[in-house]
Amino acid sequence: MSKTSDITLIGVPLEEGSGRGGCAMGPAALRIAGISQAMIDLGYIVEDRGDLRPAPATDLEELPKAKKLPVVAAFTRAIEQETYSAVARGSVPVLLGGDHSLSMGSVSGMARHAQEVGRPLFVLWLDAHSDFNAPETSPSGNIHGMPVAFFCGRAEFAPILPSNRPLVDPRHVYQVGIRSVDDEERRAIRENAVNVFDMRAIDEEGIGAILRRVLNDVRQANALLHVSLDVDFLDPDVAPGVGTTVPGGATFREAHLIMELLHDSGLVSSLDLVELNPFLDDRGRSARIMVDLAASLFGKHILDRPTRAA
Ligand code: 5AB
Ligand code: MN
Ligand code: MN
Ligand code: MN
Repeated sequence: MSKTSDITLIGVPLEEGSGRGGCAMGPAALRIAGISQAMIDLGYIVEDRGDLRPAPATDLEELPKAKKLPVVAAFTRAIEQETYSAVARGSVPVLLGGDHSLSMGSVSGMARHAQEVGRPLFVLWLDAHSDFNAPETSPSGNIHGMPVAFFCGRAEFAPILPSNRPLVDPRHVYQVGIRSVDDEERRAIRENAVNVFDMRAIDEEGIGAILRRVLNDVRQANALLHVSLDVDFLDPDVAPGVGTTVPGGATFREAHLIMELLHDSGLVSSLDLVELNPFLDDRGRSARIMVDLAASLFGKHILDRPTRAA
């Protein structure tokens, strides 16, 4: 690699964390929907690293309450390393999922980099769900409902990453769009002081006001910001291509406004595009929306406008 790319695409054909088939086709669908070209059109140098395909970990056992752990753990290790390498060489890692368990690796890789550069890592979690279950509290045993608890060090798994890995402070996690939380999960997010802006908060305060508060906190802390976008953040009428639909989600414009404000802030260090299930999609519509949202985050806009303070 002679010139460092601005953006590094990392394909993660992982579906074992979700308990059903289809998400493994997510990276292919995002590529067919033009993820790479959308960023090239905005003037970026893009490197597509292809798809990670690690063999299942042989040092870990299957656990009944954390299904497919050897597969998910092998991906976590590979993703952690790829994400860390990309950001350490000055590129923005963009993870093409794959189910949401991939964030155990991407966020951990970002946390390693953040610790090295001596800055905190903040996470913006755009999702219908809090994904804060531990194996003991999970109603399903599906690991895609556990990544936030994992990277905050609140879920006990078998050893997946080194025990001294840097963790994310749950007070540095901002969840937006939440509308489905399990009972024990609700207690855990409160006890750990995760910042949650549920759909009611969006209805009452407006997404612009909420995002400005989040971005202000990130700026004050001089933090890196990782954005994790679950397809089910969007209303199922907007994006049907996901296994865990919950009605009452964000509109097309609410999602775009978030991306536009993120771009204007200049604060985003890394991005996950997760949970796309092309098998459930309506002729590629959800894949195209995810690509379009990523393009907005990287600077696609309707009209030029004078930058206003966030
Ligand atoms: B997703 C549920 N809380 O743990 C669980 O789609 C759903 O990555 C998790 O947000 C949804 O199984 C995980 C019931
Ligand atoms: Mn999720
Ligand atoms: Mn979700
Ligand atoms: Mn989901």
